[in-house]
Amino acid sequence: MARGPAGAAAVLGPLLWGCALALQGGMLYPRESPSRERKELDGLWSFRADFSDNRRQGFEQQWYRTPLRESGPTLDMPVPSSFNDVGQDGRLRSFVGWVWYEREVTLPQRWTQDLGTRVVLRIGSAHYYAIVWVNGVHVAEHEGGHLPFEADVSKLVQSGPLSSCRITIAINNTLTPHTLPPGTILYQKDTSKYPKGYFVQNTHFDFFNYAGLHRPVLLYTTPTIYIDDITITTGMDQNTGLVNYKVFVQGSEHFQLEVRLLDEEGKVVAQGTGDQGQLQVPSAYLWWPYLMHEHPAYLYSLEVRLTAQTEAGPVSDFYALPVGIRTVAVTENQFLINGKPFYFHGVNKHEDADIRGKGFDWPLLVKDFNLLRWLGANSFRTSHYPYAEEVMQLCDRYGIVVIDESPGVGIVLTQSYSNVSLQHHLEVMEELVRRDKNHPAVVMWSVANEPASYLKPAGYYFKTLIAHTKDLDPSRPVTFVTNSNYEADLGAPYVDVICVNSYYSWYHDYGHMEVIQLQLATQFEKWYRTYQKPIIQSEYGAETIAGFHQDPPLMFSEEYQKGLLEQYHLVLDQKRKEYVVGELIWNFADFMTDQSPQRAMGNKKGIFTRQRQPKGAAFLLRERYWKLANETRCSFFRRL
Ligand code: BDP
Repeated sequence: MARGPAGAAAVLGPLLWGCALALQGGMLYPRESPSRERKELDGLWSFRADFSDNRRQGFEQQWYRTPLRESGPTLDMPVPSSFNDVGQDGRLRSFVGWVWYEREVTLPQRWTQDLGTRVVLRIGSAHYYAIVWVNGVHVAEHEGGHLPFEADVSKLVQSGPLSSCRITIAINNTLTPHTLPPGTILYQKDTSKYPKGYFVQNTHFDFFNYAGLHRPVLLYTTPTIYIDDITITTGMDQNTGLVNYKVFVQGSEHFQLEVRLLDEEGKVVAQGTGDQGQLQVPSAYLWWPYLMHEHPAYLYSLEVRLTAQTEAGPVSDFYALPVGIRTVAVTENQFLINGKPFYFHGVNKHEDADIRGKGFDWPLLVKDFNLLRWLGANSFRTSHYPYAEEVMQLCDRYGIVVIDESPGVGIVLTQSYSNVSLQHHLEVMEELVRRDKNHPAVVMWSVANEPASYLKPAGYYFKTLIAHTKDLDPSRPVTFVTNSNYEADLGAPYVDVICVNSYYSWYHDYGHMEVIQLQLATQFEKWYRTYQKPIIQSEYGAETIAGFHQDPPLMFSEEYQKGLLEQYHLVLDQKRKEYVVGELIWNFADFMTDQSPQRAMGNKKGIFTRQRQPKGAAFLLRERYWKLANETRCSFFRRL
């Protein structure tokens, strides 16, 4: 959560549907408009890791007070990117502690001189804990590596003759039992084996803890009276689309709001006034998932215009939000989108690639979406943390359905079920819902992945977390992804959809693909009999080294991956006629993990390599997904 300069917790205030939340203010994606400008700060920043023993030299010497280069040697660091893999220094790759980023920015004169302009610094994500200074003045702190935060820096940049500002960001990647994801620091005290002060960061999740400024950093402007947030929910009444809107304004209590909904041709199809209301769209085009309709992903544009009178004259602010009209519902055995049964045939992903680590990258984004569409995938889960906003926007535009997951991965220690942890997890869900609530592509929230949901405190923890998420957003189902035994899972009673991960004939019965059908069928039957809720096979897969071939198949070969998938598909094809509503392969692409004897340079369960080249299983899955699309829909789709 973002804290003000004094580090004080933000005050309680209403955000969605009138329920009390800890978060203050909105987090609208910064879009240009006649009243708003943007200045992207991507590119090279100065960088220094604090290698001092206690990692606190930067604070002791106040590196934020003067240009970073004056503190000692700095490196050029690209933003967005993880810092770990861009250099040749092994110590930086595995660094744990504070790193420092700095960038000098020249601002347009109007931004520094027009007091009617509000200047905001927005950081797409900083993993994990960040402190921000502008011109040496503390402006923000934020905990959590996967969600954006902002600071209003108007006063600082408008207070003197300077037309430039110096942004310093200190980031700490240390994970503790109360962070999300959790981790532990292990000090090795045996001086016969380890040097003095030796410690390692341990985690309970299976991906590398990349760190740095992973997503775009930018400055943008609004007027001082401005549209702070918009909440949209949509529905259908026969052929009429319903768009319920609520607009939140900051800076004045006296203003007028006009709202217009435009179709893709730019024609106004509905309009209204005031800060909330319902727009009705006769013969509306619905937002359909990819491969569920000939014209998927129809997006309207909601144009919001704010006008106000001030002593200095009239003020206006303008924001345009893409809106998809669609409904989501869950029955005992179906997942419905626009009232029709939806079957998830998709993938689990990671934000991960060579060199840039978890850094956002446009070519990678476009390549991944081209691969998804080639594959015939209609959905993915943001395993195991929220992805960049730009990813979510493309899902809206392409009709790729998203299960939006929090960074609640690896919650296995009893300490991570404490009130401190729960409170933080609730705040993270608030930040996630605040950021992603208006994306039609998001059809379900996932609060966690494979927590130790059999531990005693897990019942209360998940009951509270899921209830809070539903309060925040009553329009979407909520789940968490389990690998617990159906009888021992204390969270399952509270979810809307059972998402279950299993690795038959991989982590058990090595090499024995002949047991998969029986074990998988038993899994589905037991979960369904116990809970009568729709089930998604949210992970399954096999480690596969691209280019390893062996027939008859052996583990790690491309043939084994294909063979294992085929066994799963036989059962999925039976159960999808009953209550199984989806299958998501683990994983879309190979990805980096911590080093261990189980991982040969990362996790290799991708159907694509880390460089996004297909293994044999990608072709098998492509056949299946296009077949599924054509079998379950009314019209025929020609493969890309
Ligand atoms: C699952 C985890 C996932 C791992 C996967 C694996 O949810 O994060 O990467 O196992 O072992 O249990 O490949």
